[in-house]
Amino acid sequence: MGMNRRYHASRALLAGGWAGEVELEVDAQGLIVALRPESPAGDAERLAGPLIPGMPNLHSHAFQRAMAGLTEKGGPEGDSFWSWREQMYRFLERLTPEDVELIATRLYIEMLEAGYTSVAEFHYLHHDPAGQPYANPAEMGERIAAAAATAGIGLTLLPVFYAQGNFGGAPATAGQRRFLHGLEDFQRLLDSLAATVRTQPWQRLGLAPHSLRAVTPGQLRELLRQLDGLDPQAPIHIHAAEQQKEVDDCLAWCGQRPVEWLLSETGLGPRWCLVHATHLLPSETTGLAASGAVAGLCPSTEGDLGDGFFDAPRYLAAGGRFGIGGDSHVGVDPFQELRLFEYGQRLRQQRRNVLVSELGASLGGRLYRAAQAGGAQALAQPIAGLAVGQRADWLVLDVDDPALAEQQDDGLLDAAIFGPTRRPVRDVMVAGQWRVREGRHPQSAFSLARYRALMRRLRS
Ligand code: NGQ
Ligand code: ZN
Repeated sequence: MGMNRRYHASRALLAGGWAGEVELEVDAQGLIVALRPESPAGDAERLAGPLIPGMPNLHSHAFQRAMAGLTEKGGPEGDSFWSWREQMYRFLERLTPEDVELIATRLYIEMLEAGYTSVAEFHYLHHDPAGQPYANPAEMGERIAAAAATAGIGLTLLPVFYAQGNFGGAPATAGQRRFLHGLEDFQRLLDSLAATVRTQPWQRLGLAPHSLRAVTPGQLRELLRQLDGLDPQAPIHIHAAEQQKEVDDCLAWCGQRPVEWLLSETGLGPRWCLVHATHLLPSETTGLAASGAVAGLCPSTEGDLGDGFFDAPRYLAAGGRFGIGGDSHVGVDPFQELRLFEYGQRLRQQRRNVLVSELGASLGGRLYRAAQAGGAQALAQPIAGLAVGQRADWLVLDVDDPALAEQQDDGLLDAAIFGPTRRPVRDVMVAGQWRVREGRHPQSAFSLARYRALMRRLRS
């Protein structure tokens, strides 16, 4: 008890809704142990603005942060997802483990400053540039875990299994050699990284079969067996149906579409996160919703790569769960991701407030709560909002941001998502520790200087 800390918020978005004059008690592990609405502040630390739960970022390829903005020059054949992917393969050729840790540290600090309090890292850059494992084959994964620990962000580390270049066991290309495993060496990697994350209190392990392009059905079965041996609750993330070509190739291979195949051939359920799930038939959309899996939507990257539109109205009407991911990090801002998610629907339907749940209800409130809950499920950590037993991962909003001026409760979320705000977040706590105060992470300037030096080297 003596170790517990107490905080006081004049308004707070609790699991059951907005409440006033809330005292929050946090134990030494950073878990919320008591919530007392309508309490006097007493000697508790007074929070400087309205309190909301932090947002999980459910899909990240950290190294891609360093190529954001570098692929916007027209190529000879007309650019696409697939030509971007070739540029990405060339970019990553030069990255060392030190570089990856530096980029990830910088990125995770940016995420914290923007309001993400945890991240699922879909980690596939495993080997050296020649495709050889490092002396410690888990080195790259350990670098990611170290970056998350340095920045102070929660981490669900998802080692990626990647073995084929395309459906039907097509050989991987030279550009993919840093990603590849066989099942035995992958089992050793999982075991090793399971031990790594156990040493950090707010990290855990999951699994990411990269996509049905990169993993055969037999490998997928064996991977799930390996994971269950380690932790039968661990989350499973996979890229699915992001591009029309992927759907066409899947149909040519097995006569089914990727999500159709996953629904019929695997036990898709709440442990799963299907990243993108862009090109779905209505039956796949409702099937995915009914499975209880999370759709991992990455609106800024999906826009950047020209992926297409997720059928959000049908999915949400069917009770589907979703969260948001920064993916290639052309955007590092949860509020902007939610804005783009809704804007895609508006531009497509030529209407407004497409994803609102009921007459007069706040759209921002709905999107924020849903993405927060879906992200918590996908990361499989105790981060499902401000409630007893959940972690103290929270954001204090900046009421001095003009876009938030005089807004209340869900109106704050509408303004933070749809208003002209640049930085609606003032203070950020993860696991009971302040990581960002007045908009700044204490290591922000240092990490930016190191990041600049790296960018100079990479571009020379
Ligand atoms: C990735 N990114 O793994 O980084 C992928 C591209 C692929 C996105 N899909 C590579 N956004 O899917 O083959
Ligand atoms: Zn991805």
